[in-house]
Amino acid sequence: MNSALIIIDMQNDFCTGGALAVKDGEKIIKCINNAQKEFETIILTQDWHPQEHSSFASNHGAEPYTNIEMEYGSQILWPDHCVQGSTGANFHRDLNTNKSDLILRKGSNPKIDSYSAFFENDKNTTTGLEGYLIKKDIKQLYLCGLAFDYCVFYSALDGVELGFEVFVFQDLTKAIDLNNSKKIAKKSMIEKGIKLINFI
Ligand code: VGL
Ligand code: ZN
Repeated sequence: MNSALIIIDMQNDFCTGGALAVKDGEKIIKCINNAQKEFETIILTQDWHPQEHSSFASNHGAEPYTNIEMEYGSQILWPDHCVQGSTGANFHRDLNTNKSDLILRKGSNPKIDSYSAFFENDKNTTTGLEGYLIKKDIKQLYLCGLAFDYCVFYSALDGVELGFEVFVFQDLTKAIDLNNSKKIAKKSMIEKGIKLINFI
């Protein structure tokens, strides 16, 4: 009753053949669809960038996966991905999107990246999700989707910080694992009291 399933960025570009493919990204979809049967409130997030987005290496004449300093801190430059309206930005065709109550798009501001479902990377600009959850009296969040060490990780951190009890279905996520980011994310989540559990 007081819990929500938040499915992060289950989009073509993060699956095999996509612009920022997470290894075996699509393999979790069947189980995510099963998990949806257990929840009354289901939220989908969708990474949704304009072509001129500042997180794209192509907009800096730089190589993907290098770092730059932005006004809000360090930012990894990614290959162009999840461009608004593109096939890559669509949800993977196997994902059941019929049961979702809310589809939250993030990353539309060209100047600020947005990993978390709650705040943009400046840690200040809100997506409105906190208010939505509070109005629905949601206390527990169950997170899954892509990628474990980026958008799932930052959403989980903001979730606990905002006072929600946060669970991550580890077996319903996959990691990008750039510079040990998977291990770092896992350690950090445990330290913050985020509960890493398995769905199966
Ligand atoms: C993501 C990198 C860039 C994610 C989104 O969904 O984890 N990662 N944009
Ligand atoms: Zn992105």
